[in-house]
Amino acid sequence: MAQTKTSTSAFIAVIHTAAHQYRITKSINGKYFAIPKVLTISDALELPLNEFKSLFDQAGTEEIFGSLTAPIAADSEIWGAGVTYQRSRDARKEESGIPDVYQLVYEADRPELFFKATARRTVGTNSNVGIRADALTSVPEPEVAIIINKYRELIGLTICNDMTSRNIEGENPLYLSQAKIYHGSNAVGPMIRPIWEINDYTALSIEAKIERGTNIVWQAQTSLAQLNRSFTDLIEYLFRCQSFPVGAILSTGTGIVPPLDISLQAGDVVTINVEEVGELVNKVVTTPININELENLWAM
Ligand code: DO4
Ligand code: MG
Repeated sequence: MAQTKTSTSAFIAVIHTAAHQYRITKSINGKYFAIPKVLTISDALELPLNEFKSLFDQAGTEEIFGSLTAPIAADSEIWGAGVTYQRSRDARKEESGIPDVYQLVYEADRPELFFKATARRTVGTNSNVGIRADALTSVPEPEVAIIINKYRELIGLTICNDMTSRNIEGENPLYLSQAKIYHGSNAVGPMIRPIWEINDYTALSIEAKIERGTNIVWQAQTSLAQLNRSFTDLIEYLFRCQSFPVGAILSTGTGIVPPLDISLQAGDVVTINVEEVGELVNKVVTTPININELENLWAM
């Protein structure tokens, strides 16, 4: 029986099942349904938007069971954009020994784009994110991430926590990759809100907080209206001289940064809310220096 269309929100969700680590589904009211012909996000991102939307619209009869995981595929690439909000520019200038580069990139035509994560370094909601054991200060970066197919079309929005070792990047911007790419440095989720389900994404609110025990040690709010670049511009630069055969996820930068005296500690809980998109919640653990020698990496 075909599903009757109601006003209930539908999301693209990825679940971990007995057969698949990253199975794409359509989520409605907490249930997950198979999408005809596509098994993974990568399958979906190989299709033009209108073809994927038509398959997504048909989903709703075959229920699938599993646990919600990050909305990615095993071969997904997650990229980041930086210094795309005034608050990010000001925070970098404050923390950096070399502040001019941030002012220059904020004003330049070409955005800062960097490789952030693979599936192996990414967790979903209600999983642990890491702070580097060799960092003195670490912060969450609450960001809207965009899902782009191989044809550069925007498919949907999700939330990314672009975890950052603040003092490592502050010491020298050339340490950016070490500050941003390590085990547990990236959280994405909880699900993807399809772009056709959102009336107007240009001013969605973004809120974040850090809880320590029963206290909120930091909270802040911004809006996508403060983003200094358009999604179209970021996508255009990301796809220059690059091919993305299975699409890409691009986190569009943070507009809220904790003050210099706030640093994440093991046990903290980071919650990020984006209007119409959802809530991403992650507990913070310390990523040990010898992580490579541990048997069960995710037991950290
Ligand atoms: O320039 C460093 C990275 C900045 C960033 O990740 C952000 O602004 O979100
Ligand atoms: Mg960031």
